[in-house]
Amino acid sequence: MRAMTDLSTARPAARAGFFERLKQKLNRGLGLGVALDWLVGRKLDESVIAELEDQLLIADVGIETTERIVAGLRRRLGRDAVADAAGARTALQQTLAEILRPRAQPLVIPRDGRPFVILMIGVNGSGKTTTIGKLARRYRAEGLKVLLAAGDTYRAAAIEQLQAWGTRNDVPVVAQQPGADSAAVIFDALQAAQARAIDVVLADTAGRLQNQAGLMQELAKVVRVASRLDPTAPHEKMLVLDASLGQNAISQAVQFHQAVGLTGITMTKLDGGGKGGVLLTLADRLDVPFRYIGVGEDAADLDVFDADQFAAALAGTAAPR
Ligand SMILES: Nc1nc2c(ncn2[C@@H]2O[C@H](COP(=O)(O)OP(=O)(O)O)[C@@H](O)[C@H]2O)c(=O)[nH]1
Ligand SMILES: [Mg+2]
Repeated sequence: MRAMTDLSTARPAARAGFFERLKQKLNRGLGLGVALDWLVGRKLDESVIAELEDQLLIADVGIETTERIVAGLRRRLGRDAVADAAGARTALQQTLAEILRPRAQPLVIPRDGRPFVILMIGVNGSGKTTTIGKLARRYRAEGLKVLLAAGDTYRAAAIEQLQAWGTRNDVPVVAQQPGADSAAVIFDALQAAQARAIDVVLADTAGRLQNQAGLMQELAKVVRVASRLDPTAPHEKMLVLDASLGQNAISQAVQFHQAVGLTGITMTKLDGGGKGGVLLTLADRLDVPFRYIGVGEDAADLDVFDADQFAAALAGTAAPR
């Protein structure tokens, strides 16, 4: 059996701290923003259901997912009048957890002597470079040897930003001059990683618009070139998605998935006014694991996605476990 690093089970105290930050920051402490107190003493009749549906739609939950949530609430709360608000919140938490749980598949990095290549994909400003910095720190703390590849060659600033994260975390960075071929940079990086017995390569890519066919083709080229050095690489094609974009984030994810076949999603900016409903819709619509969530710009503002934790933060219930 090969040794594995399961990063999801790390540091229970740190994870409890992250839950508190998530709860405070998610939609400014309002979670999904669905009020439930008014349900007390009422049955889930048509007018009540219609009001709940409106609230869910406002919270960035898509129509089909809204119907699924309402059905879950009906099933849990039954036909009688709702007895108390805490019970309603728990019913909501359980319903949301049921939707999110199938997506909670943490990234497991095998320690098999081969560099594990993570390609970071997403539009400009979604948080790719920042997430690379956060993950570099995290993986290093887990004892992994990390290397960064400056595959966003469009802007000098993007290369410098990655180099700054490398310096801060004492992690090597493979870069070329601005305008260089992104696939060539990542090829170099993988070659260097193989020579230096690196465990993880975090490869940045340019923030391309998902509707530009040429840019999607370039991503496909990066994938192809990486697989020349290791047929199994890239091992992770991770979409970095700005969760504050609402329904727009859904169409981005769908298009990237069609273009490159995503193997993971990291959601950023859950502190940025987004209501979190995007994750519910994505979980319902797309069979791609959620890996990490980000709630701020600091390295500590990133953690492994935990379905029960996220459902509790959305529903305003206590920390699970
Ligand atoms: N509030 C907040 N800002 C973030 C988060 N992740 C990234 N950012 C910020 O978003 C901006 C764009 O991030 P960057 O990593 O450069 O995006 P990239 O273009 O995809 O590489 C930067 O100002 C980051 O500090 C997050 O989880 N929360
Ligand atoms: Mg960047």
